[in-house]
Amino acid sequence: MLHQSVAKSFQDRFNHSPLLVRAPGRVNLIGEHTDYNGGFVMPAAIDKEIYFAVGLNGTTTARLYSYDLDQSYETELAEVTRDKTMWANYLKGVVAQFQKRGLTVPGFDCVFGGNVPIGAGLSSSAAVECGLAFALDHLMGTNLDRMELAHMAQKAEHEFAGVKSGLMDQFASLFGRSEHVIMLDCRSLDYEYLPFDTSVCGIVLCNTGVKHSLASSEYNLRRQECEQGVAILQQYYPEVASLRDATLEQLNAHREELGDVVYRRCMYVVQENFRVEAARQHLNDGDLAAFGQEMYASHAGLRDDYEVSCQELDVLVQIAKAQPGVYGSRMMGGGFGGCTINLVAIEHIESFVQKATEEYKRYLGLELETYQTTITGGVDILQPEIVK
Ligand code: GAF
Repeated sequence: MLHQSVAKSFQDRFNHSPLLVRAPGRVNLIGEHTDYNGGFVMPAAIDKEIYFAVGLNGTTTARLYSYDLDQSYETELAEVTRDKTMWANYLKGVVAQFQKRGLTVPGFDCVFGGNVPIGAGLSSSAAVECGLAFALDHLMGTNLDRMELAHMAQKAEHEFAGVKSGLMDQFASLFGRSEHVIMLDCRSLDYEYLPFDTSVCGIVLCNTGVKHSLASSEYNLRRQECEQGVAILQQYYPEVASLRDATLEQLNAHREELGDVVYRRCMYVVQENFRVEAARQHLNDGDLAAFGQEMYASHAGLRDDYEVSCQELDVLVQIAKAQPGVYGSRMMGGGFGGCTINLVAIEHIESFVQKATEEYKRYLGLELETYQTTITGGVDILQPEIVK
């Protein structure tokens, strides 16, 4: 088992016993690019996870080891700064957040490794940030609540990875609940767990295998475009604090001033928020077919108006739409590559996977990787007896 290998690697390398923490990646059923606009999202933590073995070492140094990359990194804790070793930036970004709160981080050793595919839109970075934040909080006895840890992990992403992300990924990793999706209001931070039975309707991820280099620069640009839209609307409607408050009527009334691009970005966000609320109702009604239609509409908006899709994602959604037993399909996460998320009736999963793999190869000459995921709980400690 992977977590045992991570724990063993820690013991071999550092010669003391670690705390073992599991931090999951996430899926998002619907509500994309709405989190940083104060809107709604519907994510869930999944069984793709990163394991952390962490222990205090009595020094003032952090000794880090990436099990997957077989790379070590050391830093004096008084001097954590961002540099070109990207994987270490995520960890140092978390340390910096403790320090910003006036908390002294003692020297520690850390080995981490997992099975969240990198660049697949499953939030491996949030899992890394949340896993270390949780482990350090435990070892330092700081007792920060999960919401605080989520905000710290998000700030690590902003300041050490350079992506101005919303809170969805970190929230999902820390607040996941087995067999439930989370309906999160990203403005009030109120949330509700909605049952989702993956033994009836499977969640199948289709990995395009591509990650276009645009991903982080375009992500930050989308965020700016949304802020521009809000700034214009605020001149007329001071109550519009974020796109969550805006209406289509307001956007249409100022379409010319907004300009074509900003108008379409804002319109997508306003419509996507409606779709998440509608999807939640469909889920409560047990109407997966209607839920799936919201997913297809979400994809169309992301492709045509928000413009964060790419050919590989569009082809996969098109393939899925033609398969029996598929309720809905759409790109997931920031975009420009990564995975599509597909809701598929359990008895159709095998044929869906086979057909999608064949067709993806036929259209684009590319190999498709697929994962059938289950929904799990959020970040937690693995009991020592499981480690042995
Ligand atoms: C990325 C970000 F990290 C999230 O905060 C969210 O904005 C998502 O893209 C798009 O919905 O995963």
